[in-house]
Amino acid sequence: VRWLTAGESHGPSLVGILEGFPAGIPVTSERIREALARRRLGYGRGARMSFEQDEVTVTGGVRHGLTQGGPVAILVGNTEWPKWTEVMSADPVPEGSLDGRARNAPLTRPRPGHADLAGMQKYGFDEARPVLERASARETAARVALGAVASALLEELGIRLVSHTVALAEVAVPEDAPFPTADDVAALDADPLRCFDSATSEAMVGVVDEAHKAGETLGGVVEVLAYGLPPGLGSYVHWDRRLDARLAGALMGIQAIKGVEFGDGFATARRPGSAAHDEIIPADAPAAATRAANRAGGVEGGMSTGDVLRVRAAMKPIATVPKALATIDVATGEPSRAHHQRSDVCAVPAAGVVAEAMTALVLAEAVLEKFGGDSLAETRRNLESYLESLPAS
Ligand code: EPS
Repeated sequence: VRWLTAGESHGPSLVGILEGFPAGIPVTSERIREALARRRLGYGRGARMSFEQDEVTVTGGVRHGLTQGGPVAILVGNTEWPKWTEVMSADPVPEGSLDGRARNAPLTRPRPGHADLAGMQKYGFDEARPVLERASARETAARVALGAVASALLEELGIRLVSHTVALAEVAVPEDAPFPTADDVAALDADPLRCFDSATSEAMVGVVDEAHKAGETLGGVVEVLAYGLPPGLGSYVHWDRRLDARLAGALMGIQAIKGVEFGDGFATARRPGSAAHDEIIPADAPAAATRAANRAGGVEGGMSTGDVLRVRAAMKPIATVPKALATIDVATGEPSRAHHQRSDVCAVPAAGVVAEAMTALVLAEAVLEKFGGDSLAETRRNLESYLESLPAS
């Protein structure tokens, strides 16, 4: 399985290509549209989320609602493009035609915490526009579109995902709060912060409002849970085949993510061994031993255990801080304040949806590695036969 995205934040469209999936997975533009609409949810997003639309066109790999086995190509058009046709034109524009245009003003005051400065140094740009266009989290729309195809495959195999916000700045859901299941997705999407605990959600709304007034931005923590995984996805035999390593890489690859943990993660490091692991107990059902707890987050030895996968990602506050931070103007070398036009206060709820998409892509890839199949029916047959072959506990 391979996937790739291209496109800039203010370009005509983003494009995502996904290759190596079997034929027969039910996929419609509507399903992709719904996934993209979920990514735009969340209290604290900036103005752009309300006036800009994602326009989905599936341009390859799907016919009459089913994947065909070839690369799936999805265009996510940007309705704001007419305002940017010249500033972001792929072809050269006549000399001087952009002079005096506010949108084309050189961005020479890089934002601390953003890709701006290192990006300019690395690619040899004298301003940050070309950097921020590609570094922008707008690109995650293409990943969510591809993730919708991956979750369609997983769902056909009985694997369902859910994501939620577990912390926003200092406000966190209680340690003993129940975990959502995939049946709670609609309720989560209806919550302003995509938080499963309504009292915590209310407190989070308050914190976002305060931050907005103070010209601040906020980060937080999101969690993805995957139900219905078979044991044995990924492998202990080599570091780059470990499922947790691959998921961690995929989640760290989301803009603004600074940390990833599985299950009880960092808290496990503080416990003695007898209180850190999940004791194995006999199951009633054949084919699977079960566990007294799930501190491991559904991964042991780089493989899925068959228990619920539970992975968290920590997002830093958005780098475009209205109360602009100290920087230099690279045109003069003089101290200055970072450029700022507008900003989200927080995009943590959206990060949950993106994390879910990335998790779906990695899990789908791991499923196809283990079970193969050129048609969905073949993949399903292989999975079922594996499950039947597992020794009863
Ligand atoms: C983003 C900054 C904002 C967000 C954008 C990601 O855009 P702008 O700087 O133009 O206000 O709106 O996110 C999206 C457009 C999106 O679809 O998620 C950034 O700096 O990463």
